[in-house]
Amino acid sequence: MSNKVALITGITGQDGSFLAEFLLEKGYEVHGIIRRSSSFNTGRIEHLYMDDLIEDMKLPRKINLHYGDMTDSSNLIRLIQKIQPDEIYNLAAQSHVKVSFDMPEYTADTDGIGTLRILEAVRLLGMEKKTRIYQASTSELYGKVQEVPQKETTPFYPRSPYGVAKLYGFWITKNYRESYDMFAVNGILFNHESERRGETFVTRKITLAAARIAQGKQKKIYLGNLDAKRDWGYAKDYVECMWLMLQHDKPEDFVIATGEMHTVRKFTTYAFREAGIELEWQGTGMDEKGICKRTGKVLVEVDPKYFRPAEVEQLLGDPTKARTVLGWNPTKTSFEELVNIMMKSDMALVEKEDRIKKAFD
Ligand code: NDP
Ligand code: GDR
Repeated sequence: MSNKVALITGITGQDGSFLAEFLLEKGYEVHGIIRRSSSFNTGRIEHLYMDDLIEDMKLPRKINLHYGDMTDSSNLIRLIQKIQPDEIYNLAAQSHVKVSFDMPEYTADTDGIGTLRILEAVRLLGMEKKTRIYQASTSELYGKVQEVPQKETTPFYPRSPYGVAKLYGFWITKNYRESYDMFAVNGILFNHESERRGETFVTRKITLAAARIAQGKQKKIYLGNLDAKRDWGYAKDYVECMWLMLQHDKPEDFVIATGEMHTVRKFTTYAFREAGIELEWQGTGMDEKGICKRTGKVLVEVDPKYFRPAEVEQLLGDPTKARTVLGWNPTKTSFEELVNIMMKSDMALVEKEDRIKKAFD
């Protein structure tokens, strides 16, 4: 059992919640930063601080939560001083690529300068030798791809305000490592999904809709670019790699990916199949439709409102370095298993939603 102290920014997000569970199981004292919000934003981590649930899960500890924000330097400095973390996982970000076109300045502040604020806090407090820092970098750095598959040495070409903000985060992390001899590393993670994925990212939007359509609670789903290709892994497998990077004997950057790529169309076909619906595709481009083979009903339509001003058409990662240096297994959960996990969870969730609604009728 570890007696290390970890601080997770973005603990209420998909990755933060899986990472918190992972570290608690290892015996870490886990601290997380949450934002003040007018409605609850702790749904993914409630089970990690409620005493009765902690007992059920047999976790040695519970998480400690602190209010804060990536845009508030003094708050970050105070928290890091108080918590004295051995490891900081900087996962907080405005993480939606399409939204970053609507909120470019906020995205730059949170995702780019926010990273600098963490690094500076550690430096100002003289904790460079004590605290190891993990930076959540992204395959969006590759954007308009210069090489397939993408590896640690592939040149970057971001295609969104989000990608550009994360580019700053990547380089400032590397710069502080080289300038101040800090253990600060970038995980260049390709898309990873789960039953906890935010509902506006394409995979979760599809699995929720497929579950609702299969249960007669939604008529159809509107999507954007069906030809976009992504290297989709399972978030639970990826957080282990974040931890492995901080346990490594030297600070290095790693690509984390499965090495397999699929289209949005294929993900949709598989998800609907899991829900008992066989789709066939007709038409092309904006007129393409996903039709139920059995009933002939149109269940999937393209809506240009989901297109992006600049699109990342395809991403495929090469996880060789993570496999050989860290001993990480990139294909622990296959693409088919990932779709299955998400569909199972959303079928149950949609069923439960209905029961809750009925109870209030
Ligand atoms: P989520 O969007 O699920 O979670 C983002 C987290 O950041 C939430 O806890 C959110 O809080 C918090 N946050 C947002 N803005 C601020 C702010 N200004 N101050 C403090 N906290 C803030 O993202 P994921 O868990 O999917 O991703 C984790 C990280 O990894 C992100 O940095 C993302 O950009 C990066 N990444 C993700 C990939 C993926 O496929 N999932 C791939 C590559 C990189 P709240 O709950 O209050 O909104
Ligand atoms: P991405 O994820 O932009 O890769 O960023 P997202 O799931 O939003 O999009 C993936 C691809 O699907 C296409 N697409 C749609 N996307 C959304 N959200 N909604 C739709 O209706 C839709 N239809 C088609 C998109 O155009 C895109 O090509 C995620 C985030 O988690 C980032 O934080 C992270 O850095 C990267 O993955 C790696």
